[in-house]
Amino acid sequence: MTTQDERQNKLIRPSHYITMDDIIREGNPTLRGVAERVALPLSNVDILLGEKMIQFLRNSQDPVMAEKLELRAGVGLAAPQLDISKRIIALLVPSEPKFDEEGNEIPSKEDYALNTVMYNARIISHSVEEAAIATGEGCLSVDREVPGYVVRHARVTIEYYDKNSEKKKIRLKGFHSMVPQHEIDHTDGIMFYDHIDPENPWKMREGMQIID
Ligand code: NB4
Ligand code: NI
Repeated sequence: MTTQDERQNKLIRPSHYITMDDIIREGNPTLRGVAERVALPLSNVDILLGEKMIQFLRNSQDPVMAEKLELRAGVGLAAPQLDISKRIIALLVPSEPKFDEEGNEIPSKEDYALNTVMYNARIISHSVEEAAIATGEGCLSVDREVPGYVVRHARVTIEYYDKNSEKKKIRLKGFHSMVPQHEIDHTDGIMFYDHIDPENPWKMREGMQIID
């Protein structure tokens, strides 16, 4: 038996890299629980966990590190996936690759559209319009494919605390809004397939934006 504090202390050790072994899977009740808000100002352990989560995402997107550590690629991670039932989410979304006049990709390493740890994030307003990623979604806590449109809000305004315990507000649309919605859901015990129509997974809904 281990306590949550013990697990968190292990995850934040300087020598520890988060791997797939640290990520709990479907069936673990923590994934269906509502996570606790973190105390403010943030404790060092909560700041360090956020940094470790970003490090995991960076490694997961790096072909060399991902192969070495046997990581599945991710653009987001939520603390409950580490069996830490706290409202901490990490987002690391690379920028769209840029191209020169000849159509060659201009290499831009370490260039992110979103690179944030959000504490106590909540959606304070959202569009009526819906959106879904064209290919559906996957989850690092789900070892199977669940096909279908994951119907989400097209635009969201999120209020959260950053790593300096400062209150922030951000408006996101398109793909950039899908990632925090998936992660905030984890802090509320919601899985992506809860948003898929079980009758007709690829049913088009009126006005729904398809993101590709
Ligand atoms: C969270 C996402 C599922 C849908 C869309 C996508 C990937 C995840 C889960 C919305 C949020 C993780 C956390 C990807 C990925 C595109 C960018 C950059 C270079 C590879 C990477 C691949 F990995 N989902 N995985 N799933 N989750 N795009 N990309 N690419 O991130 O379970 O709760 O490196
Ligand atoms: Ni997930």
